[in-house]
Order: sequence, then C-alpha cells, then structure tokens
Amino acid sequence: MDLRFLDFKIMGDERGSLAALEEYRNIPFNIKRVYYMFNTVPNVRRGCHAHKELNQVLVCVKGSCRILMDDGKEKKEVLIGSPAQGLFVGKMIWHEMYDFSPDCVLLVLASDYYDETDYIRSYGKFTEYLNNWGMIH
Ligand code: T46
Repeated sequence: MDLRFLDFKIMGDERGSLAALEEYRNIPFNIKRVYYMFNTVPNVRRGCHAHKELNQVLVCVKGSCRILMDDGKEKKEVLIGSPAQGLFVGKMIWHEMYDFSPDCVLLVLASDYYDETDYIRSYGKFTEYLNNWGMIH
C-alpha cells in the first residue's frame, strides 16, 4: 500500500503562517464537507472503519496523532503532526486514529456529505466487502 502525503505550501510573513486547501488544486477531489476533531480524550481510538466511496484528506493542524491504515493486505502506521501536510485516506481503507496529543486538532476534508450508509464499521464486513469489491468496481 502506497501512502499518499500531500504537501501544502505555507505562506508566511512576519505575522505568522497560512496554508490554503483548494479542491482539485492541492486536494484531489471535490470538497463537500469539512470537519475537525479536538479535545480528544487520552487513550481513545477513533475511526475504526472504512468508507465504501468516501475519499478524505486528514491534516493535523495542531498537535499530532497516529493513524493506522489497512487496505486488507497490508497495515501501515503513520504519525501525522504538520499543518503543512495532509494524509490521503481513500475509499476502502480501514483507518484508526489514536495517540492524540492533548492539543491535537485533526481537520478532515471529505469528498461527500455525511452518510452513515457509506461506513463499514466491522472489520469482518470490511474484508468481506473487499473480496467482492473487484466485482463492483
Ligand atoms: C472518518 C474519521 C477520519 C456527523 O453527524 N457528521 C459528520 O460529518 C461526522 C464526521 C460525524 N457525525 C457524527 C456521527 C457520530 O454520531 O458524529 C459522531 C462521531 O462520529 P464518528 O464516531 O464516526 O467519528 P470518528 O472520529 O470515529 O470518525 C470520523 C469520521 O466519522 C469518519 O468518516 O473517516 O473521522
């Protein structure tokens, strides 16, 4: 599994730093939703699901956290902690977020509106869906 990191240009001057995220420029999809998580309680695991169709980019705009990425064949763990970099989490990647620093603000850009029916929240269903996925796509 190739992890795809997106590098954002940081525009800065004596006042501080600024990064701009734009659909089809530095974000490889139509941005329909933006959400962010913060005040995450220590030692919790978030995510623990895959999406059937949704593509997302995760940006730690403050602090850091770890992400487990699993395509059903291979698992990779990454530490993200830079507002200048996004991690692309494509459809049908099982992902889990953990080890949130107390100040972590995790921003997510999503290619579609919130839709609970797009979630696969059981690992067994994920592998089952993956086995049939080749026939669907
Ligand atoms: C993902 C990872 C990276 C909404 O009502 N609208 C929304 O846009 C979202 C994202 C969530 N919700 C509700 C659904 C739940 O009642 O907020 C509650 C918490 O959501 P969830 O438990 O799915 O949160 P995480 O942190 O486990 O996962 C989230 C996203 O849901 C998910 O798509 O890929 O972050």
